[in-house]
Amino acid sequence: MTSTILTIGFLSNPTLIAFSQESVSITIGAADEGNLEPFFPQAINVMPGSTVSWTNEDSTEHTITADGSGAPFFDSGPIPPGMIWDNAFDSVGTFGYHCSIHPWMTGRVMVG
Ligand SMILES: [Cu+2]
Repeated sequence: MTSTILTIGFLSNPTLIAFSQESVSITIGAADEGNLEPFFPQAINVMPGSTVSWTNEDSTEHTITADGSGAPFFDSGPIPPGMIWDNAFDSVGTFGYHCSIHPWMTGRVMVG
């Protein structure tokens, strides 16, 4: 009970929210072209300065690769099953990404 109350207290602190860690799952079966949610959530909203972490819950490698070549470019390289890759987002904007191995897997990070 005490830890639940403490957690709520942290979440209501705007300073901690501004630099929070946000999580996206690379879902089971993400490589299937019929999978409508290869990333969950497919679009994530974060505050500037946040770190987004992707966890590969699938059984094969995937990448988190920025669409296009504009800044900020990011590319995880192959993320093995069960591994996590983090990236910090400092500038405001909407940043699309995909998996370079399975380019039909797409997601978005919205910063602002
Ligand atoms: Cu992939």
